Amino acid sequence: HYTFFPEMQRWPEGTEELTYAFDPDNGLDDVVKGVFKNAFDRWSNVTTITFRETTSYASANIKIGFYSGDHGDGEPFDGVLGTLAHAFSPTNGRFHLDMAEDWVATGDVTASDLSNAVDLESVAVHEIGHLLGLGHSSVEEAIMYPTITARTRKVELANDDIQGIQVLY
Ligand code: TQI
Ligand code: ZN
Ligand code: ZN
Repeated sequence: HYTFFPEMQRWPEGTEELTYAFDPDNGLDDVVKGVFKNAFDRWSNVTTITFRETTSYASANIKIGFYSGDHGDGEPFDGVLGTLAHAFSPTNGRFHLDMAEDWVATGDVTASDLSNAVDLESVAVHEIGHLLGLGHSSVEEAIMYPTITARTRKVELANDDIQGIQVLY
């Protein structure tokens, strides 16, 4: 079953659109950016919120960046596997990914030769759930279930995820 953050933190009542931006220092390509767009669309399909990319990093609601090790927020990354990414509760908006992972942005992670390959969209869909206010779920099929296996792709929202997010938005 789905859970929320303590005190059911959410983006304010009446929020129709959230903007997101990529850390300009990362210089991400369009393939990677497209993966985040697809992940956001999965949540906007089942809520009243839409997501829009902005180039204004400073003013974006959601700030996405890849970092390695200690990157200044007290939650250092740990190299290959372990923690892959973290996102904070509404309305913090920080969404960080561990640069040390072998991220696969093409959707064909099961075909990867890299034993540590991690599907970017799978992780993005999960972290966006956190950004919107969902905690972890006890339902194994749910995107918010707190386990992911390397070289697997899991991007479809389960009924449990949809029911949870629709309580909030
Ligand atoms: N990152 C953890 C996660 O997103 C960080 C975390 C732990 C967290 N507890 C939290 C974030 C509570 C917000 C609220 O769960 S992770 C998975 C999953 C991670 C884990 O790198 O371990 C996914 C990232 F669910 F599979 F375990 C993505 Cl999909
Ligand atoms: Zn961080
Ligand atoms: Zn999580």
